[in-house]
This record gives sequence, structure tokens and C-alpha cells, in this order.
Amino acid sequence: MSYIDVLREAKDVVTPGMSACQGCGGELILRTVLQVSGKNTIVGIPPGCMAGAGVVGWNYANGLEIPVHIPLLDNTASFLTGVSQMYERKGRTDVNIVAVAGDGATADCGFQSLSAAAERNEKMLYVCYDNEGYMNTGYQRSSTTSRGSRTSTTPIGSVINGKQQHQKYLPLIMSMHGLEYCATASPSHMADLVAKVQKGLAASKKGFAYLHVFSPCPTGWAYKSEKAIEVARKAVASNVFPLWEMDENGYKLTENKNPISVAEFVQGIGKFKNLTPEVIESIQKVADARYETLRKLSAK
Ligand SMILES: Cc1ncc(C[n+]2csc(CCOP(=O)(O)OP(=O)(O)O)c2C)c(N)n1
Ligand code: SF4
Ligand SMILES: [Mg+2]
Repeated sequence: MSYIDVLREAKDVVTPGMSACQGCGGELILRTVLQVSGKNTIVGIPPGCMAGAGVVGWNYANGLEIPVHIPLLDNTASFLTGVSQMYERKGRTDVNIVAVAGDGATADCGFQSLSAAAERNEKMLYVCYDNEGYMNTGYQRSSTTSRGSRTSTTPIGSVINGKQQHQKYLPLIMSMHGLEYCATASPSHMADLVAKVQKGLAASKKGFAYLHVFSPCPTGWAYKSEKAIEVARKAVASNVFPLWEMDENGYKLTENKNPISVAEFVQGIGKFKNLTPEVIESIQKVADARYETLRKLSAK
């Protein structure tokens, strides 16, 4: 079945009236992941934009049509471990155990519980929507925020000029846990995203599956909401966010033979407004080196 048929036939379990900003990548990712996983899903969404806007909404007027838990910012994977093991004991292998968590809840606060659950090979699909910051609390920097980004804790001024460090590349770190399945995906490449959610769900019946999804955030990144998919597409096209997957057959990189430059990717994104040529060059170097590492890992 084509990905369009999958999405056409699947029910959207997020009720109308969601209070996410217009053009929110996280909303599109949440809706798509849950459309693919279906009604037989228990989802854990830690505090963040998708818990606030997706589950609670305005005046508790909207929500999900499936069971949803909001664990703490730092314990999503251990919380879902309990849920997963309980369903396992009941013999309910038909139930999908899914996390949809922000980068703060995944790469920073929740990393200890995530790494531990991955190492134990707990049966779940953990999806991180990476908008490169703590958006729900006012756009603070996280460890996945790109170098040079203007955030509320890394302002542009006379002392610093945006975030000083390069981002932590979490998906590769996660793959090194020896997972059943690990992949990166982007809402600009829907067919690829849907296929990877399907593979992740299948793998979650055997052990831990991890999906790291690029999540454009017009409000925190300061660009027009209608540009969200273009921003995501350019992140992939520039190798700032390469698409790849890893399963029992090893790594597989989606080759990008004619990448656009990082300078082209950052154009028009407010949080990158003050990047100097040196910082752009340093991000380019990181993107090139990362792509090369993934290419070598994928070589047969
Ligand atoms: C231990 C702890 N510290 C701080 C908070 C406040 N808090 C709630 S949501 C959030 C931001 C989470 O960021 P992320 O996981 O990236 O999700 P996003 O808001 O970007 O969707 C923070 C800091 C909290 N809930 N728990
Ligand atoms: S702040 Fe960003 S991540 Fe949060 S709802 Fe708005 S667009 Fe989505
Ligand atoms: Mg975030």
C-alpha cells in the first residue's frame, strides 16, 4: 500500500482544535506517527509542545482518541518500559507502545532513562521530534540546538553571538546502543517517514526502535509558518539533517549526491540571522563530516 493510501485510510486520532502554532512540524509528526500506529496504541508524551498543545490544548477542549500518558520530562522511556512489560505479560502483542517526545526530553533530561531502556532492548517505538530547543517554555537551547542559533538562553549580543557549541548528534548515539531499528526522518519526506514508522513499529515487537525526526518550529526559529516544509526539505538537501536507517543489515544512507550549501539552508531563518561566515563554515564542516561518517558506515 502506498504511503498516501496508508494516510488516507488511517484515522487521525488527534481531535480537532489542537493549539499548536500554524506550521508546527511537531503536530504533523504526532498526527502522522499516530495515524500509522492506529487505535491500538498507548502513547507517552512528556511535557513539551506536543503534550501541551496536542493533548491538553485550549481549556482541555481537545486531545487524543487513544490512551495517552504525560510522564515526567526525564522518565518517558522508563515509564513506557512498565507499560510495555505489563502488556507483554498479558500476551497483548497487538498493542503498540509509542513515545512522542521532544529533543529536550530525549537528548537532555530524559537521556539516562532512554539510554537504559534502549540498552535493555525494551519493546517500544521511541520517536523524538527535534525542534532544537525547549520550545514549550520559551525557546531555550538544548543539546541538539545548532551552533549559532539565537535562543532565549543563547542570545545575540556583545558577550555571545547565539549558541556556542555544535549540536549533539543523537540518532547516531542511539544507533550505537545496538537497537532493533534506528532511523532519521523528516516531514518533508512523507513516504520515507511513513515507511520508517511502519518499520519501527514492526521492530518494536522485538525490542527497542528509535526514530529521530526533524521538526521545524516557525515560532521558535522565526520564519514564516508556510515555510515549514521548505525548511525541513532544505535541512535534508544540505545534509544538515541526512536521512538514514539502521537495522539488522547495518546502516543505509539515503544518498544526496548534489547537496545545497549550509549557507543556503540557513537563509530566511530568523534564529540564524546573525551567523558569521566562520560559523557557517564550521557548520558546513560538521555536516560534511557527519555525512562522510554515515556514508562509510553504509558502505557494503
Ligand atoms: C524536570 C523538568 N524541568 C523543567 C520542566 C519544564 N518544562 C516543561 S516542557 C519543557 C520543554 C521541553 O522541551 P522539549 O522536550 O524539547 O519539547 P518541546 O517543548 O520543544 O516540544 C520544560 C523545560 C519540566 N516539566 N520538568
Ligand atoms: S513553539 Fe514550535 S514546536 Fe511549539 S507548538 Fe509552536 S511551532 Fe510547534
Ligand atoms: Mg524541543
